[in-house]
Amino acid sequence: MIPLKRIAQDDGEVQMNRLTDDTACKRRLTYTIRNNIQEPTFEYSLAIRFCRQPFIRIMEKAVNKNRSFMFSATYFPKLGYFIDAINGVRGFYNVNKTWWAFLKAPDTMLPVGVSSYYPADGDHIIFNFTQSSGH
Ligand code: B12
Repeated sequence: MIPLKRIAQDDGEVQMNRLTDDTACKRRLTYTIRNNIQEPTFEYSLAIRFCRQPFIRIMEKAVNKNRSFMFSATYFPKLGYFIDAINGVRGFYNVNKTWWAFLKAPDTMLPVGVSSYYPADGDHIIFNFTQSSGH
């Protein structure tokens, strides 16, 4: 059994990690949530340090830093989590074609969802509240 090491991260969060993990967590990204289409509009960004992990884990870290990043999601077989709402703003695709698009800045639609996308160092990831048919 690999021993556990207690690690205090720069944001004060304390985690138990296996020594074999990338405990340095040296990668950094910028995470932006943007709603330009519905009142109250908002745009917030956070700089986050991370290890190799799917983006949904980084969304959890963001919530721990700032409640504006709170989200809700639905788990689908094989595809993982679909993000329904962020910061209290919910997409109603079937009603008015609104949904949260998952982008790499400035405007590249990511080909997979938050459970499958492993961000790279220096990424700028955007959740943009969108009104459009399909993707
Ligand atoms: C319609 C559709 C959408 C609609 C769904 C809304 C709706 N109520 O219809 C909208 C436009 C919102 C959408 C969004 C996204 N989608 Co889409 N979508 C589809 C599509 C074309 C059909 C799904 C469908 O209706 N199936 C039939 C119904 C009966 O089955 P179902 O299981 O109930 O379908 C649901 C899920 O598929 C879910 N859903 C749709 N997209 C996604 C994506 C993810 C990651 C998850 C977990 C669930 C999910 O919504 C459907 C309706 O409830 C599929 C391609 C395909 N042909 O399957 C892509 C597809 C599932 N989507 C895909 C992607 C990548 C996305 C996005 C991540 C794109 C982005 N970068 O923003 C976003 C999700 C972002 C988020 N908020 O989490 C990929 C998933 C690939 C993968 N392995 O992860 C697919 C396979 C298309 C592709 N080949 O690239 N999508």
